[in-house]
Amino acid sequence: ASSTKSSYEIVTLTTWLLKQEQAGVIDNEMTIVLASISTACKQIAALVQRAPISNLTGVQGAVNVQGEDQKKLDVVSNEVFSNCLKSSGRTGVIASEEEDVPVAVEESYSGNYIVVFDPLDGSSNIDAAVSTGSIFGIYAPNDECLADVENSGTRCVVSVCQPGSNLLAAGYCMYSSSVIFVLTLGAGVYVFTLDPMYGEFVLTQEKVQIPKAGKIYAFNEGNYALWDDKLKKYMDSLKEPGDSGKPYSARYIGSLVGDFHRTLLYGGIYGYPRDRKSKNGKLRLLYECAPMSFIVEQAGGKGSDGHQRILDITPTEIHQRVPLYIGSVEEVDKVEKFLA
Ligand code: AHM
Ligand code: MG
Repeated sequence: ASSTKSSYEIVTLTTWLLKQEQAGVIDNEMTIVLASISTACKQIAALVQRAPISNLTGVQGAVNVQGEDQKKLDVVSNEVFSNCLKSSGRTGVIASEEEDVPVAVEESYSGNYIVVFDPLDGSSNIDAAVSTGSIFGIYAPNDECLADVENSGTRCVVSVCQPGSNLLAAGYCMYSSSVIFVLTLGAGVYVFTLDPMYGEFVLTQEKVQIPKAGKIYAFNEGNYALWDDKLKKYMDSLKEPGDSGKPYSARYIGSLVGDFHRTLLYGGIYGYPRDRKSKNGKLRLLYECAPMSFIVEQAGGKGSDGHQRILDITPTEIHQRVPLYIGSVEEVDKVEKFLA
């Protein structure tokens, strides 16, 4: 047989997932959950692209549970994500950035997996058509870590608060010049690109490895004056031209998924530190930092809160915040040294 790959030979996310199932990497329930997430992402991609036309931009007026203005698209994306998961019939509990407590799926439907997600991260970028993304993580239930859950108006207790090291799968979808779906099942990182011609996610990169080092940093340096001295020294060091005569380059979209995806492919570091006003930084452990850290580790990188591995932290609250330093191993090691 010829070893030349035909240009008509494409691997879609669906066929890839079925192959993983056949190989015993995931079970049938997980395949269905992941397929429903990819459907949600396709729907959100279409909503994001058409937002200025369908009048979905702008603040809705509502304020979400964390006191932030809730944009229209946040609300809609949350509904899309939740509905896709619920109708998959394979998700027991979902926890979302936009809901104040995790939601248990009706018993008649209920499956086992616990899905945590941020349906539309970086939504402050939407009005200017700048990149945004959805982030998700999937856990198995664990009776030892329990949290309050809302189930048709009544509260019950389920297992949501697990450390990221328990993640079975994690991924994100980036809504940018291309729509990119990145997934790990705990054995490497796979990248799929939405083919607008077929409406399918097509495998475009496998076993992605993040460069060991990279001279790009992504921090919101507007907060510099609020940082502690150790972090300021680190930041100043990146601007030293050093032996090469070239300092680090700054890149900051203000959209975790976009900033992370660039870091994954080009190397470097993304950071959201704690500061004088935000004692634990801004990003949420459960559905932002842990899934991204799982992905970066699967690509040979590192995710840290500045002192310890993100995946080792057990959340005590659903919306718990944590400082995040994530990217190339050498870059994250460097910031940890400065902060020690
Ligand atoms: P969000 O979940 O409310 O959208 O906030 C998270 C976003 C991240 O995508 C991004 O990295 C960060 O907030 C940017 O924050 P800042 O504007 O403070 O730099
Ligand atoms: Mg978010």
